[in-house]
Amino acid sequence: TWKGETKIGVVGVPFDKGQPRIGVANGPNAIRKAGLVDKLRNILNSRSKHQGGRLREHHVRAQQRNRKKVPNMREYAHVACCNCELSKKVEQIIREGQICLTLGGDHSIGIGTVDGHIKAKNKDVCILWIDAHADLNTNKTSTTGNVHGMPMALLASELADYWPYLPGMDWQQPVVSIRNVAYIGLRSVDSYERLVIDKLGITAFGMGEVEDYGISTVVNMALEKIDPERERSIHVSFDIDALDALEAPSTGTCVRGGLTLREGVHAMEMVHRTGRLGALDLVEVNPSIGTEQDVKRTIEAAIHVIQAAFGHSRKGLSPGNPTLPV
Ligand code: Z70
Ligand code: MN
Ligand code: MN
Ligand code: MN
Repeated sequence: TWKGETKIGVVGVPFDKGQPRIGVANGPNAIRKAGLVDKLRNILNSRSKHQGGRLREHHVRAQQRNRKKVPNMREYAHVACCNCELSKKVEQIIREGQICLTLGGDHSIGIGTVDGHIKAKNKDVCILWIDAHADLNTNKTSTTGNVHGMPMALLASELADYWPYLPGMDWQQPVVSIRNVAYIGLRSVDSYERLVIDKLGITAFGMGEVEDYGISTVVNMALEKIDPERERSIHVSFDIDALDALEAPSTGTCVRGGLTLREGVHAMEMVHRTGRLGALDLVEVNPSIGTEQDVKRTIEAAIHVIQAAFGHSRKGLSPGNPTLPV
C-alpha cells in the first residue's frame, strides 16, 4: 500500500557531545512534543487516498563503546559511536524508500546522516548545508575542539589528507566531493574555513548573496551547481542557527543577521518541488536556552521549515472532493 507514496522515517538523535552547551539533546523531544509527527501525517494524508501508516519513528541513542581519543576533538569517542549507529539507521530508512528526517542533537550528527544517505544511494547525493557556520574545521584548524564545527571537513573527500587516522571511524569514508556541496546562510566563518572555501572553490552563498540575489535565485543557483543534471538525491542539513537570532533564539551559537523564517521556508518549498529530497537534518535546537517564548518560537520555526520540506503549502490545499458544500 506504500508504493509510489511519500514515506517518511523520523529519527530522533538526542546527542549533545559535539558542542559544550547542555540541552541540545532535548531538541528531538521538544520538536515532537510540539506536534511535528501529526503535522507531517496531515501532509501525507492530504496528498494520498490511503490514510496513515506512511510515517515511522525511530531513535538513535548510542552508548560510547571505547575511550579512543583524537587531539582537539572533544568527546571524540561519543561522536564516533553515535554517528556509526546513526549512519546505519539512516541507510536502512532510505533503502526502505522513506525520506529520512533526522532531528538533532548538535550538528556533529551530520557525519552519520550524510554517510548513511550516501551508502543507501551509492554516492549519487548532493548536499545543501544551510547554516550560519561552514562546519569545515579539521582538528588542526578548530579553535574550539567542538566536533559540530567539523562534520563537512570529515565528509569531504578533498580534505581526507588533512585528517589523522581516526580510530573507530573506519566505517566513515570521506566520499562526498565538495563539488556536490553548497552552503546557504553563512555569516560566521573561521579564517581556515574561508581559506578552504576559496582554495577549493566551494559553492557558498552567504547572507550577502541572499541579499544580492534573493533566496529563490540563491537556491536555484545552488542546485544548478551541485545537481546540474537534476538526478541526484538531495540531502539538506539545516542548522537552525541559519535563521536569524530573532527567529530562532534557542540555539547554542546564534548569529544576528540571518535568514528570515520566510526565506528558510521558501528554500525548503523549492527543495520539495524538485521531488528529490532524500534526507533532511534539523539540528541545534536547544530548549534550555532562552525564555519559554524563545524556545516556543524556535521550535515553531523548526517545524515550519520541516513542514515546507515535506510539501506543506502556504497557499493552502484544496480538498479531495473539489465542490463546495451547499
Ligand atoms: C566554530 C567552531 C559552530 C554551530 C557553532 C563554530 C561552529 N566555527 N557550529 N555552532 N552550529 O567551533 O568550529
Ligand atoms: Mn552547523
Ligand atoms: Mn551553525
Ligand atoms: Mn505558524
